[in-house]
Amino acid sequence: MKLYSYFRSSAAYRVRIALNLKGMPYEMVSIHLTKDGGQQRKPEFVALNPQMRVPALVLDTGDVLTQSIAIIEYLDDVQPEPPLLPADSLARAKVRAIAQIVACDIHPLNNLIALQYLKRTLKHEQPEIDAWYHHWVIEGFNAIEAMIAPAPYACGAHVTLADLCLVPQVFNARRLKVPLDAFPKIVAADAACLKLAAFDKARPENQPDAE
Ligand SMILES: N[C@@H](CCC(=O)N[C@@H](CS)C(=O)NCC(=O)O)C(=O)O
Repeated sequence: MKLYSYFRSSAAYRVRIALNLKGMPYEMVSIHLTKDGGQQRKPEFVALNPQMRVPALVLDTGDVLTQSIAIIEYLDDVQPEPPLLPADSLARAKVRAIAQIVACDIHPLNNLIALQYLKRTLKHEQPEIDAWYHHWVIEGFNAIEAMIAPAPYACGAHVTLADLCLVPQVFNARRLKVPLDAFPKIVAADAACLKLAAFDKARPENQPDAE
């Protein structure tokens, strides 16, 4: 399999963790999101993902999967061990709720293309953009902090999709200097996950394209 990734992309980071946890080997193809006007806009990549975003996973069959959560759920279907969603329906819904706060409510407002639009098109100054970024992380993290009870992972004794979304979002929050003092449970779940080799290997700084 080929994973089209960018070291700093938190959506790609989620998929890297899943592939590592499942022990599924993959070749990494770096798509630099800012160099040359963004390599995600080159025709070769647009042919793979018309949405012009990473991650994209090309399977051995040639099929192309996009959208990190869809990719992770596919991996969980074809390689069920270790499971990334609990067997119990109620627990699954709770895990998905945490994952979706990150993937649907925080990340889309704060990803590169949204921040570039604020800056280049709407002409906001950098301090306003930083305030926007912090605001949406804090909104989402306030909810997650109230919803989790790390034991030691976000939703219990096993790593779940919630952790796969949370850890990259914590990385982003730290990079953009969002204070995390108000979120001890999130910080604890993040620390527990990062002790695992699958998470450590997926860290942005451990990628071949890291800068
Ligand atoms: N919902 C998508 C989000 C993908 C996404 O927005 N990826 C960002 C990097 S984290 C990207 O490729 N951005 C390209 C750009 O900003 O032009 C997913 O979960 O895969």
